[in-house]
Amino acid sequence: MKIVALAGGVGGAKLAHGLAQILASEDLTVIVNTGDDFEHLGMYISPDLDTVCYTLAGLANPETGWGRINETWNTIANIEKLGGPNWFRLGDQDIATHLERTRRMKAGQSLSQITKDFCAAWGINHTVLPMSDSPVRTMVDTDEGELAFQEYFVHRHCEPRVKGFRFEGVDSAEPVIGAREAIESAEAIVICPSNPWVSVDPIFQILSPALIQKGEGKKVIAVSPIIGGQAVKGPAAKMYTELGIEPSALAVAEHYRNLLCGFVLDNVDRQLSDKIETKTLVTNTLMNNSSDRARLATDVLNFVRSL
Ligand code: FO1
Repeated sequence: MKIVALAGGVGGAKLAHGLAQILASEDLTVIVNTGDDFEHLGMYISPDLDTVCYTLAGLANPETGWGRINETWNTIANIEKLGGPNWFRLGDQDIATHLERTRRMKAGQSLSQITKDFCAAWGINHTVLPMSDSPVRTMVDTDEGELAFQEYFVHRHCEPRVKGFRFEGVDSAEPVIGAREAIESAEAIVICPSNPWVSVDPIFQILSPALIQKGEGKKVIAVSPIIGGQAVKGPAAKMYTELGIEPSALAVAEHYRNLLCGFVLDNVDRQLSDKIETKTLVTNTLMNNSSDRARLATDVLNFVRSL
């Protein structure tokens, strides 16, 4: 069964890894948010793309979910000593990724080509695509003015109150080569448990023409990143509250309302199932280890088959 998974950071990467444990390499394409990308210390940094790739390659830091396992921090410690910015924690191995990516981008190569080559170097057999080769930048409108995404997320610890979002560059950005084709040939699109506002919406902004035009007969399902009213990781629940919506799996299902033909929510939210206007699967959606990821992916694929 051919699947396209749409993923943001840590939660999305975990389900993508579950799917990769089950599906053959030619049957899974992961399309990743690049709205969080930014330039920092002279390097082009693509956090969600790296989180997905490191996770698929078994190289991710198990404590944070982002960055590398067995990491050392000499470079950032020395930058700090020199009075440079240290708020974005870049490990030594991770910096190698950013430096080499930046070198190749400055030489005119595309993000998608570089990602393809990095995946090959890291032994990733499934296809990982950035959503676009053109820069798209998520901007967060807050009570303290508009902030670039990493400024809001990491530097300001998501403290400013959110009023809305803007995806700079989205109007002129095209999906990467291969994304439309993967969607056309997929039996289902799986929206991973990533933040709907800042991880999945940017991908939709880029891909919705492909999803809508080719949507007939296409199964689109989403897995809730909100369990028991709380985000498993990150500020999704806080964002819902600040935007005047009670955070819940129901709110996530309503966020994607026009696209979905199935929705996956956690056992603890079982009582919401009746209120959701599409078919639902109630299961254990927490992914604490690699076998949890494979188990949830199996449940998701069986659900897709049943639709
Ligand atoms: N997230 C943090 O909360 N603090 C950090 O210092 C940080 C550094 C970092 C470095 C590389 C990388 O690929 C990701 C990093 N992240 C960090 C995570 C990242 O900023 C966010 O999780 C995503 O952008 C949201 O999906």
